[in-house]
Amino acid sequence: MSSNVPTPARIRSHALQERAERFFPGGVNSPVRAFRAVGGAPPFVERGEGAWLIDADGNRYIDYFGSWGPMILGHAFAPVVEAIERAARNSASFGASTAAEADLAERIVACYPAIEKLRFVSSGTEATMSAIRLARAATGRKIVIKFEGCYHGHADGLLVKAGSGVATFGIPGSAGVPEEIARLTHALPYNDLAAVDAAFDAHEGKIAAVILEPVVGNAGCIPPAPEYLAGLREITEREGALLIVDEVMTGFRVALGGALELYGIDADLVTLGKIVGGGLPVGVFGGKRRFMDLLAPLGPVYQAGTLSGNPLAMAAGIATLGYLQEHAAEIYPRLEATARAVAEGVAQEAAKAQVPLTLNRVGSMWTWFFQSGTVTNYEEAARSDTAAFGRFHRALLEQGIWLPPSQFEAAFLGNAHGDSEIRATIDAARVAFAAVKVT
Ligand code: KE4
Repeated sequence: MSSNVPTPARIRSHALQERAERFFPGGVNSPVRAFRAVGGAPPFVERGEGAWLIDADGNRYIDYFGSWGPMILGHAFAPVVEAIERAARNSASFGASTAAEADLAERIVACYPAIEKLRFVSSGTEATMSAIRLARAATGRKIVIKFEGCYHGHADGLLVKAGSGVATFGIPGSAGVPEEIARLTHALPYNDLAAVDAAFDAHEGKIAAVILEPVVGNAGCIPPAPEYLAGLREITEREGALLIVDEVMTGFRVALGGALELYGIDADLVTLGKIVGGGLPVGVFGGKRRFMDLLAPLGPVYQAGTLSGNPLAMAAGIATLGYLQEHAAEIYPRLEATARAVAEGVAQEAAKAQVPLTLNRVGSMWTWFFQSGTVTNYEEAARSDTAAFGRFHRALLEQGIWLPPSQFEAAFLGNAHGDSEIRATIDAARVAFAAVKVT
């Protein structure tokens, strides 16, 4: 039972939370939604309009998590809604091939030259899990390298923490993950090429792949150091391991062609999600043909999905990518300008209030870390004052500004955010920083 006494403004959300807790652990279908990292009771959303969310009690919020990335064109964007409605009239799913799958694939490969072939799945987790299986089959090797603070979904082999000692063997990051599986994943510090070299030296000929977020979003926003991505490409090519770039969050976000375009890098396999489905469940893994053709029914690597390529999801993705491709020249500069204005405007309010704050931003994804140091990896991110972030989050929420409910998440905005949302957010932050300073 939720212990929070409902504020007058959230009576209905409170009742809905109590009902939800009868059915779902913590009352949620994904843990971060429970607000455990920031405190307070999560509002229940009834609808979205552009940059705004409206909760079950009619309260309005400027949305800065956008369904964790997908809603780059804003909520209930008419071309996307209409595309889904049209597709739904033909039935929701067939479990058979449709033209729409290749229609969306054409748009994806136009944005991602690294993707010669791809396969649709229904989540980012499925995409990364499948890409790793493919990499192990392609190389005949077992070990996978990931990086602390990077999240690639909840497949067993990716829920690991950095082990201690040189071996850097992963240890389970969740109950239920057998150590035998965790040991096959090594978690290294992000932005540290020497650590990657050392791991390949220690496990020569045994590492199948390196997987990373090209811009970390899941430790809060952490950009790659200059030459880091190129260095990983050089090491993996030299060592015969696959480079898997997980663009589930950064794809179509930091540029139309994602981080691969923004930083000019190539990858053996790429994973996508979020924006590619326009808010409906779509994951993608794709890359070089010689790897993808190892998949059944052509090759020995099995992977499947009842709702893979679902027609409604394809329709939402086609409408979203189509609009982004047609209007990229004005959308991405606009996202950059809006995100810069709000992220830096709030940081300036923190400075005026003498609240320690470090801003990391890449395009329209960013994080305000409540600390004064630089944040270039997870260890540095973890030094942030999460209690202060919690007070900031709650103070903003009460003023109608909804940030992602964790210090270790990226904030996003979309094409529907404009000057009035920027001004309202900066004004609310000025008030919130006064609350933050109260220990
Ligand atoms: P899903 O299985 O949640 O669709 O995607 C997993 C995933 C894979 N790769 C990256 C880079 C991701 O960011 C994610 C999922 N992101 C989180 C937000 N940090 C999803 C939100 C949630 O878990 O509720």
